[in-house]
Amino acid sequence: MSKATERSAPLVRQADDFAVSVLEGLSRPKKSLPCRFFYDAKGSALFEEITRQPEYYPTRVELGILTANATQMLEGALGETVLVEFGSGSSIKTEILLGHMRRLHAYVPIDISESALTDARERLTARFSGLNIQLLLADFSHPIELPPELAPRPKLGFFPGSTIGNFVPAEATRLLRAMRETLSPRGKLIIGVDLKKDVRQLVAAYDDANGVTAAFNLNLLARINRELDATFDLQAFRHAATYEPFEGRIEMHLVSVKDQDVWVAGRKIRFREAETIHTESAYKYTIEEFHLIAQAAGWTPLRVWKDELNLFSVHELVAP
Ligand code: AVI
Repeated sequence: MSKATERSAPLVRQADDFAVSVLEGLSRPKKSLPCRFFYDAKGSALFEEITRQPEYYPTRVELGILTANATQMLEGALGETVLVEFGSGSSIKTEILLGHMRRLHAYVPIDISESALTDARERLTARFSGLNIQLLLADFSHPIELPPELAPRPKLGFFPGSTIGNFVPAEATRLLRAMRETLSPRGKLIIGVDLKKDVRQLVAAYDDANGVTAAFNLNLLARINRELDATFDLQAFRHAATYEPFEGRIEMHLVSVKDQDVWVAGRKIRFREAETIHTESAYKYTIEEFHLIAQAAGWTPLRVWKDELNLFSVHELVAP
């Protein structure tokens, strides 16, 4: 058994979780699907392509902030520090931090994709010889027990990408609390948070001219067809992204272009013309709003780094 498969128990439940969550979401008066299901192999590749679209500024801008400020962000990180990344994926942004760390006890990437973890290990080992990498195949939304040898050491958590924005604020608070427990004692967290801004710029980031975000959204229906024996006609749904100012979030929807019935795992789901499936929310915060959420989760916010245009922020949170 590989190191990464030792903690695979939650994955066994994933197939069931998908069927139950999809049927439950499509049976609601306002249909919805959880955004965590976007990321099958095709969805992950489409997301990588989104990050290269001119309209999708978060990845580019966050990389700039990390590159410009990594030395400051890592001040105080000692040789015995353990770097823990939540939802590490390809670990691309981590390379910036690792490139600035003279000494580090271990790097612990946490992800639910074993192939993402092993690919990242291969790449990082080639670039940082001698780096102690301990893969953790796990769902980071619950507190995670780190290997006993690492648990007492000072820990620096890293959660870039504004993935925190994909959780409603109450869930975001729970998630930040779980991370604080995972990183305790002596935990610190560096977290990327997308900022409120001009609505047109926000909407364009989630509705790029090349149609990559539309393909990413529609791929969820293709995945349901394939894995749950469903009959979605991908031509009969269209992608839509709106900004909801009251909630302070982008919403992505799939809009039914006509009245239609769709079969999903043996159940008939009825759609009216213009009825939508809400597939993702991406909350945007001011610095002060995010501080309140972090404080509610028991963190003390310290420094914040931003780009010149105030598009994106990277926060330093410490456990009191
Ligand atoms: C992963 N997450 C932070 C992305 C976002 O911006 O909310 C997912 C995404 N959805 C559409 N485009 C990007």
